[in-house]
Amino acid sequence: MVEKRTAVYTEAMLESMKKVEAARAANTAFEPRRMTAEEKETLLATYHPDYKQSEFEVLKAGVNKGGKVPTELAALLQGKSRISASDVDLSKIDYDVDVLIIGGGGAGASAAIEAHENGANTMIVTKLRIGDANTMMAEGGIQAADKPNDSPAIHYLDAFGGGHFAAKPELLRKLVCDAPEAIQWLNELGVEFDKTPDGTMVTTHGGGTSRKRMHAAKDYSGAEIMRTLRDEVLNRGIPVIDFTSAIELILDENGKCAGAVLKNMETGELLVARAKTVIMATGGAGRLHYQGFPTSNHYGATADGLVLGYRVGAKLLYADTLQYHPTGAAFPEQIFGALVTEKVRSLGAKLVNANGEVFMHPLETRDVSAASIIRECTARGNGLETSDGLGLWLDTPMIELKGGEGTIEKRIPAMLRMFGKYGIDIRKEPILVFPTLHYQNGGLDITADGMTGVENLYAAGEVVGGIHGRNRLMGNSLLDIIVFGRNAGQQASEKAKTVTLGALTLDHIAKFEAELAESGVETDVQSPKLLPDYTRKV
Ligand code: MEZ
Repeated sequence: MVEKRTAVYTEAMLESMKKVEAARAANTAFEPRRMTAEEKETLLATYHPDYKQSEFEVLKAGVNKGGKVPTELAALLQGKSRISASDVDLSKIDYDVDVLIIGGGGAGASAAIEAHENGANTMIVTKLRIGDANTMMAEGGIQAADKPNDSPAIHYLDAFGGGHFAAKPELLRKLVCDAPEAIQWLNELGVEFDKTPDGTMVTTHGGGTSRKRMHAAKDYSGAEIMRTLRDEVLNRGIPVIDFTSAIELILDENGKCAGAVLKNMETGELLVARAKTVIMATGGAGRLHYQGFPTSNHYGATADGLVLGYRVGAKLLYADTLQYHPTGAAFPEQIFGALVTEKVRSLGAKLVNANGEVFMHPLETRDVSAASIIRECTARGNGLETSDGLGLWLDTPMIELKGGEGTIEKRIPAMLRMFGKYGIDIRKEPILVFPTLHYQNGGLDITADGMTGVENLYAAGEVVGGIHGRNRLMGNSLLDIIVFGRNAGQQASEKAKTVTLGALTLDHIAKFEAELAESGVETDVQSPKLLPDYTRKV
């Protein structure tokens, strides 16, 4: 599992590594204190990227006019459609369904299963393939309060506080109350959760949790969940139209959502999908690389659902808040920005600066941890230079000092393999980390039935804002895709039974363009973005 060393450390890294090794025994025993509320507030305001005002823009058009979003997102939200209404013949219907699901990740698949279960004619459309999604990339686990010392109420308090008391109470309540049942559902579908020999689920802490409620499948939790959901979708024969993106929503003459214009990603052919209800499940936005950060996200995470929804009038909530996962890989460069699961810290690894000092509690909430690492590397000068920026140590050998030999291979084999490819044995040496763009805290505003501000347009998964507030705890995203994916599938399929569609229109495109012009927005940007552009600019 550990190959020949190809990662080349600098002299400074090797010197610093010696300091980390020398301090390790003392560090393992040392329990750093948690920060006070005041310390956290000051830290976030000074070092968290969400507070860097120059990186945000005030929207001039649309339902969130006057609101602030990251500059890169503003360009897309206030971009031009990829089509004009005259490009599409809305009388020629290519797909006619009850429930159209846009996105083939965990939320989309969960929604499809429930809509199908409710007897709806359901279809998934995805610009890549089913499972090419952030769900697949999630590692550390999924939260649910299903142990005797825990309860949904305690789960609620942890998440509400961790999200700066900004979560929509009715959404968070649903998340935590439906969590135990969500785990059972996944278990029955065939997810191979980690269990003790008597069948009890193994649970661990995450940042900001007061109880051990992280259920996992080693550190392949998302891949295992997605594998199971994908099998279920395919076994049920639910149609999945892959390599086909949604590039514009369709409304009916009464302003209700009624389908989408699809584009075949290979041929460019435009297709019309008519639907009684639509579920937006397009995921996140890491591939927009806000503020130049690397990302742990999959290739298709380009905020498409926010753009499509916004253009038809769906409001966004907390679109100015992003999650930078504290521990992205900072070295070697081949895996720059890749996720180093929080579970590494749950199992006992501490964050250590270039001088070998433990400078913070390893399980502060993510926004606090990320800001603290940024401060340590920048203002305090206690980081190390890498070819891509800065980093400091996550002392992984502490895991086996604490949990015993074999813990790493048993509990986090993906991490062992990821670094092992470059000859770095995380059982014996620490790894370099720095925050990486991981999650979109904000997104489409929904009510507890999963509907956005546009009638018959539902949303589920990372495209939604408000479930977690302004910061999300580890493991509550895999949970939300299941709880709110299933909910959207149930609600949208039920609603579809009562919908009579009016004539289809794409009038909103011209209307939005007129609003842009009136607001003085001049743009050549076409949106949704669909795929990131990594071509070198010469
Ligand atoms: O919820 C997440 O983002 C998660 C489980 C990530 C991780 O650190 O593994």
